[in-house]
Amino acid sequence: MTVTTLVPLAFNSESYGDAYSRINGLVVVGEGLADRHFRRLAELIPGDREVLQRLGAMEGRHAVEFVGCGRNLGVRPDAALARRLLEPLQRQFTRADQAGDLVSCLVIQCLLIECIAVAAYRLYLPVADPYARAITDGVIRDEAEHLNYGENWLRARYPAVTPAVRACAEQALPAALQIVQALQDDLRTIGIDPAALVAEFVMEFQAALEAIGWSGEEARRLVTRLTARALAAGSA
Ligand code: PL3
Ligand code: FE2
Ligand code: FE2
Repeated sequence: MTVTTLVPLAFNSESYGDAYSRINGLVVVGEGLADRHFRRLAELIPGDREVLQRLGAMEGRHAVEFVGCGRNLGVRPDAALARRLLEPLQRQFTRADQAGDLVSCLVIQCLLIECIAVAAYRLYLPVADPYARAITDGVIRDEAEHLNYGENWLRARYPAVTPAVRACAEQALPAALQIVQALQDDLRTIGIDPAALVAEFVMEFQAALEAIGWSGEEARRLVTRLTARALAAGSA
């Protein structure tokens, strides 16, 4: 029998602050990275330049707001660790950009990174301290818009982009899940079940693939295979 006890989170405890410095660092650096990605996408898609610059600016505001969440708890974000954890996704984006592979750039930022963000913030919302909760609530709405931009762009080019979407997901989905795995103890400490986060992310990403034209069956098959592989590799 499993007994689940809900221990109230002590937001001002040393252990909470220690875990929060790494989670908050990841979120702040991740938002900054998303800002740069959208500004680059604005250069790559001149027809949508203003929209994409606006989305980038939103990410910049998210970064500032999440810095405030750390400051409110007296916590300094661990930016060095965050940069290390985000490096594989950042490298994949840069490589795709250099290769002129715009589809992969959009899949990495607008589908993968945004799906992780939406899933993470949604699970964080009910366990956040009151200050961070108000901020996270607003941010979740923005992230849905970012995800939507990528979905619309990719759906308009279905099915021509499908092989590139698939190839990109093969690389980028495991890289995204590795971040969750690396921080699983810290996630538990702040009240988020890492397995629930993976499940939420999988659901979001499948829904995104369906939104760009994939059948439910195709989306499920790809995501299940990639997730199983990433989780097996991570625990080995
Ligand atoms: C896109 O707008 C921003 C991307 C930021 C990356 C966030 C990744 C979060 C992964 C795990 C952290 C969950 C805890 C959330 C706490 C605020
Ligand atoms: Fe954001
Ligand atoms: Fe975003």
